[in-house]
Order: sequence, then structure tokens, then C-alpha cells
Amino acid sequence: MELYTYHRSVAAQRVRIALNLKGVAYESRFVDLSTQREEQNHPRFRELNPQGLAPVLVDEGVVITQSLAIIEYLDERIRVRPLLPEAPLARARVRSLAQLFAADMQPLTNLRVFDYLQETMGCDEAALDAWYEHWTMEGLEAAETLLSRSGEADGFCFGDQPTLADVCMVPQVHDATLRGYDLSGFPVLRGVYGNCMTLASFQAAAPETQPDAVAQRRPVAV
Ligand SMILES: N[C@@H](CCC(=O)N[C@@H](CS)C(=O)NCC(=O)O)C(=O)O
Repeated sequence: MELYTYHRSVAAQRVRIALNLKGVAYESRFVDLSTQREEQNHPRFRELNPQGLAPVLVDEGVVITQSLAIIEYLDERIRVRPLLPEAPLARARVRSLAQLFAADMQPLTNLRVFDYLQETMGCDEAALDAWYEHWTMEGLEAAETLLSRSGEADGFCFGDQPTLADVCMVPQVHDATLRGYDLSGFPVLRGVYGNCMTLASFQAAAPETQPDAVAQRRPVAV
């Protein structure tokens, strides 16, 4: 499998975690989403993903975009360490927490949103920082409430094994931690996040451990 990834992409981090939990070896193709946008706008990358977003998984020559679709594909194909429970109600609850992070939080702090805010709406750096922190903290507050009400966290968001919910939660909490946000009001989230980060699968997916974070000259993806 080939994964088009960028170290600071929380959506790509979700997929890296899932691949690691499943024990799948994959080749990374690095897409630099930082300032210049040359790689994500490159016609060959746009051919893979017309949205120009990471991650993209290529398996058996078939292109899959959207991190949740990729992770559910991996989960269906590789049955070790299932990321969704068997029972339909339990599956729905795991998916709903996962989507809080992936569908509601992350899109509001995406690069293209920031470009628009800055270039079209005239927002300055202070306004962009306030926007990022506002939507991050709002999402984490809701997640903390859901988790503490459910009382199902036992090392992981739902029970004692990692699920899709943890796969989506960890990148957001990691990002908030790196940004120095005050997470003291989120004891359940911090506990689960801390437990996940003791696992090699989560550590090896973290942005700072990726080759494109440390390489002076990143390999060109396309
Ligand atoms: N819903 C997509 C979101 C993918 C996404 O937004 N990726 C970000 C990085 S986390 C990206 O490529 N951003 C580039 C941009 O906004 O221009 C998924 O889950 O895969």
C-alpha cells in the first residue's frame, strides 16, 4: 500500500495510526502541504485526489480518499484488532465520537480555510490563532462531556481496546497539546490520550516522528 501523507496532517495521522494498529507495512509518499502548495496542486496529485487533500491510500492500484473511508476499508480487509465493535449500537457510538473529531472539528482548522480567512476575509495572525483555539477547545469540550457521561472509557474511549474513536481523537489532542492549549479541564480525554500514546502504533504515527518532519529536503511525492 502507498500512503500520501504529510506529517502535520491530522487526517493522515489517523490513517497512520490505523495502519500501525493493523500491522500493515506501507510506503509513504510525502505531500508537502506547507506554504507553497506546489505538491498538492501538482496535476499528478490532483489526478489522485481532485480535492488536493491528504491522506490518499493506493491499494492494488485503486485510489481511496477520505481518512474515515480508508480506515473502514482497512478494518474490513484486515480483521486483526478491529476498530469498530460488532454490536450496531456500539458501532454507532464509536462512529459518532470519531465524526465529532473528523467531520466537525478538523475541517474548521484546515489550511484552505485559513487561506480563505487570511486572503479573502483579511484576518490577521491573531484572529487566525483565536479561530483555531476556539474551534479546537469547543470540540474537545464536547468530546470530554460525551466521554465522561458515557463512563465507558477504560484506557480507551470505548472500553479497553483502541477503536476508531481513539484513532480520531489522538491526533486532535496531540495537536492541541503541541499548541500549548490548556487541557486541564479535560481529564478523561487526557487520560485516554496518555494511555494511547504509550502504544508504539500511536507513537510511530505522531507528526514529529515522521520522516518528512525531520528531512531537510523532503522527497517529492508526485
Ligand atoms: N475529510 C478529509 C479531510 C482531509 C484534509 O482536510 N486533509 C488536510 C490535512 S489534515 C489537507 O490536506 N489540507 C490541505 C488544505 O486544506 O489545503 C479526510 O478525512 O481525509
